[in-house]
Amino acid sequence: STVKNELLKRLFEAKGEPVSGQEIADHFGLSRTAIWKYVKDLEKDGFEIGTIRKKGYYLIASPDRVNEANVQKHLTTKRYGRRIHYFDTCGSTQVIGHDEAQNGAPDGTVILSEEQTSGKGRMSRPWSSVGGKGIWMSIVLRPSLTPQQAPQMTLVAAVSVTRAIQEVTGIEPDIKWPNDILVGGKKVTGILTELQADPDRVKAIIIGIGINVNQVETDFPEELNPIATSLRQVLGKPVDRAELIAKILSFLELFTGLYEKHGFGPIKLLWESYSNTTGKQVRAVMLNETIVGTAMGISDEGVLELKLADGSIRGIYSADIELPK
Ligand code: BTX
Repeated sequence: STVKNELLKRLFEAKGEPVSGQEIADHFGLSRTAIWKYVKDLEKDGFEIGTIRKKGYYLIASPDRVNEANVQKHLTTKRYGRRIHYFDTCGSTQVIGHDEAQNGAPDGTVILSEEQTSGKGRMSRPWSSVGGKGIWMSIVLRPSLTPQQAPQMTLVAAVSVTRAIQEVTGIEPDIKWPNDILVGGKKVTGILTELQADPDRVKAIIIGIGINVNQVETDFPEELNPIATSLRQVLGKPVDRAELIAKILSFLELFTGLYEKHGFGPIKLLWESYSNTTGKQVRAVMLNETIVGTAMGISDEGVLELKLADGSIRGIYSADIELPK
């Protein structure tokens, strides 16, 4: 509304000094209660507004946005994140990422949205993506890898996100094979890796990363609260999403380069140091069967190796892993 915009403009222009509610009320011919309702509205949008009796309202903080300017302010990469497509809302950044890749988007192109209305996980499962609180990001990469090497990019991304979370927040997450990042056993991040390829050549890898950053309990659908958490819930205070995005891109550029040059060996070592799975008895739930075994680690192909009761080793390519409680 124009009142809301005018109010916001005056708050910005005052640079933290109080703005008289009475004056704005007079300007629009409204009551002071009406103005107060607009202030509450702005607070819902993420603005923090203080009140001084008899003097008016002042701006404490504006909401963080993950737009190009805010992310690039923190960016130290060569290519990743140098081109950013930013949306207030969209269906899924992953779908936009595919289109961009098809249309020749350069290596390291990033799609970011404040909100996704049909965010997706693996096997078309829904991914909860409320507005303004998480990182909903897809990255179009064009590394020199074969299609067989592409699935390991999920593990490259997992290591990158884990390192970035550590550095920006001090939280020490665990990785659960292949694509979950957990804190205290609850999921803070999911990663979805998709491919555009010829039989012998990767054209593009689209990596979708969803991170619960600043949600509070009521921001999640009720059924997710037992299994999901946000960095804010763990830390007790909000985290700068733009800074975290820039840090992820910088580790991702570093580790993808490492993978291209030196193969999976160095990534495997890093990954294993964060894994909460190795050495544990786990259940691997696959489409047609469920097997129980001890997680031995991952192979040079990123395949999870389970030791079964009869002593044999079984490689798991795709499954949901359940850990003992
Ligand atoms: P996944 O299949 O491993 O996990 C999906 C499952 O996780 C759901 O079935 C649900 O139980 C649970 N879940 C849903 N939403 C959340 C959430 N916000 N936090 C924790 N758990 C949740 C993981 O798939 C891959 C997710 C990738 C999401 C990114 S966001 C940017 C990009 N765009 C897009 O549409 N997807 C990716």
